[in-house]
Amino acid sequence: MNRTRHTINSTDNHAEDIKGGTVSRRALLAGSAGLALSSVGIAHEAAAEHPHGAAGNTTRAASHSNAVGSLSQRAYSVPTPVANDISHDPSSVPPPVGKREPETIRVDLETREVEARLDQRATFRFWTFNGTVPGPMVRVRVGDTVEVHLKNSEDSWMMHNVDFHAVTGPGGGAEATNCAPGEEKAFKFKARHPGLYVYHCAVPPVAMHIANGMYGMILVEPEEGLPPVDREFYVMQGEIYTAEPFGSEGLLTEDYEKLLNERPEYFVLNGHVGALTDHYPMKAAVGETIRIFFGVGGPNHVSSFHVIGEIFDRVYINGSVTQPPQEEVQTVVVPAGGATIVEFQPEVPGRYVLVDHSLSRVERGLAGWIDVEGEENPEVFEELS
Ligand SMILES: [Cu+2]
Repeated sequence: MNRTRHTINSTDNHAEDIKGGTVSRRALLAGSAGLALSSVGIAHEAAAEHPHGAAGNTTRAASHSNAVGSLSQRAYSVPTPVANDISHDPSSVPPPVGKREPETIRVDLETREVEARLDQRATFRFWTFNGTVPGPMVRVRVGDTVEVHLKNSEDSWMMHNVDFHAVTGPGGGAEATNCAPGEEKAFKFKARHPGLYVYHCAVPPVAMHIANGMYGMILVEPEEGLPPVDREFYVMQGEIYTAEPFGSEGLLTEDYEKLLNERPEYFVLNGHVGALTDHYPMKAAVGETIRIFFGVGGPNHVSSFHVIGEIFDRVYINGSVTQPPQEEVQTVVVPAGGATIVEFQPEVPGRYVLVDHSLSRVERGLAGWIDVEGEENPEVFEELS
């Protein structure tokens, strides 16, 4: 039997200190650090206005750290703090499988709990697969046998496991991989159904393990693969439930009550506020075909996924690759624990912004940038004075 050591490596968690860059309040208000939307909000006293914020906390209020106007005014740029960073680089996508027979693919996951950057002033104790949020993207073909090895780091405080939605079997592998700190377990499954699938930790309370960052995706390619494109990106949406109000500073703590009430303080792409703007803005050129593998870790909120300034040429609804993609789509609904694949071709240069069109979430941190370079095309778009 062919046995490929396709090892999903332990993505490092960018442990180097990232020096705090300062962006002046004036620059932010002028919109030079981001895309100006129509929002006209001025100083955003999130702490004062917050309807369910915890009072009397040692953490200082948002007004001191985020008083730079409506966040969507700059959708969404924050100076970088000095802290570990768990965000997954969206351009770090495994290459297409290509033409080959089914094989056995080994996937190594290590669950790690790390305090890392949440916002420009705050950190959070994330729970991760391989030190990133989302965890590594796994890419196999239909008919492959996937051997999943899960190790829970010695340093963990919690039990963890993994449930792959691409699995047919008890708990999607969760029961087979329940690991106390320091333990290692494994299972294998046959990837019988092509599509883009979420995986996540499923140790109770499952919602807490997911909210803290334990989700990722696996692409099971159809036999003939997906059509080739110029660029592929890997993006996942999540929610973070902190006791302290959005924009607080210091090490923030998780809040179980808010989790049960489905009232997150933060909405994020790839783990933390600013991950896909300041840290890993996506880059492309005019005329290239871009494909985004987009999933919702959640745990609770559905995404109305949209790219400002673009129309999706093709959408593989619900991540299904055995149906023809839908064409010419503005916004696609992605359920919690669900996924989609979108493709589009920018025709003019500029900054295109990934959002959940439930746009209040931009004010809570959710945005991503695709910066497109190339020739202007006045026939397609031209600003008139
Ligand atoms: Cu877990």
